[in-house]
Amino acid sequence: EADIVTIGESMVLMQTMSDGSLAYAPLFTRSIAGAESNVAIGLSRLGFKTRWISRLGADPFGDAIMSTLAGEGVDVSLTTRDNAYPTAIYFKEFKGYGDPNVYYYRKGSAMSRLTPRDVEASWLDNAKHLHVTGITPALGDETGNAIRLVMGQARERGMTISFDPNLRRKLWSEEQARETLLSMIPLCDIFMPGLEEAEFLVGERSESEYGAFFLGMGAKAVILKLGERGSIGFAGDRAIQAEPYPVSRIVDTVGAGDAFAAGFLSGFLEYGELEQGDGLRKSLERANFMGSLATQYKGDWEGLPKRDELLRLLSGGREVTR
Ligand code: KDG
Repeated sequence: EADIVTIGESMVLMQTMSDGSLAYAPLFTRSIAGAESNVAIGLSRLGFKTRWISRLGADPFGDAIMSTLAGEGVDVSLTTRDNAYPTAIYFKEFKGYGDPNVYYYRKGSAMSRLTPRDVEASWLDNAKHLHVTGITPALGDETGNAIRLVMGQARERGMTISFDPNLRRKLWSEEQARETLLSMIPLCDIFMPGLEEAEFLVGERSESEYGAFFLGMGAKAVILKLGERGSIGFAGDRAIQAEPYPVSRIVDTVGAGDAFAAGFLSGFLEYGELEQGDGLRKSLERANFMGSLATQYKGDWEGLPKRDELLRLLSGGREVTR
């Protein structure tokens, strides 16, 4: 049983111990990261049953990802290991500001070999919601076909589906990215682009025009991320803007969108209805809060809160540490 299923590639993440060029960094810390597993961890910490599906190499880095996610309470039992292809790695380079450079070593990874023939009906068994991102189709055409197949299956089963375009320009050409990401919008219920992604997809427009455009493509809700200005949710004929949470210093923006997604989906899973009632506003508030929290830490997910922490912090409570 799962409240949410998510499918995607996770990688071992190497971060330099000091700021500056990767070329001169002698020391690294090792963690794991991946947009979809970040969301799975975020939701698991908030008390939801999460299932993460992927392919990893039959190598020690694959072991590290499996045990980290299992340790976070994510169900990894349907993730498979591949003898022929490795687990992917990526490096973050900090140059003294909050937006690090990333370097991927993921071509030919086990997950990038996923094809529609590998899709198993059991992936969606007893599950309510599917979350996918635009990173998976960026790994390869077949991988993209696989994820679209799963979205179709989720819809047939009556599950709800969220889609974060997560544009990664390093992984594919602009034309391919635009065409593929646009083709996935009609397959989802909740579309969650950032402002720059919306502009990349359909050109410069006003925020409400983006909302109307993507709703017109078939999404039931559009959640537009505005960065330091918070976010706006469009559902039916309503548009609700939620204020951002002020942060004193941004350490690392990578992972903020996933934290945002976990916060939003936690509200959606709890309140259900977005077109009326309080659910949309509350989900946006949680999302903004989680997103801002994630920018305060170097890793993608390490700083995400447990459920009681979230509720305490959101209601303005001070941390009592001793
Ligand atoms: O959203 C954070 C991700 O970008 C990061 O964890 C790495 O999955 C990743 C990717 O493909 O960029």
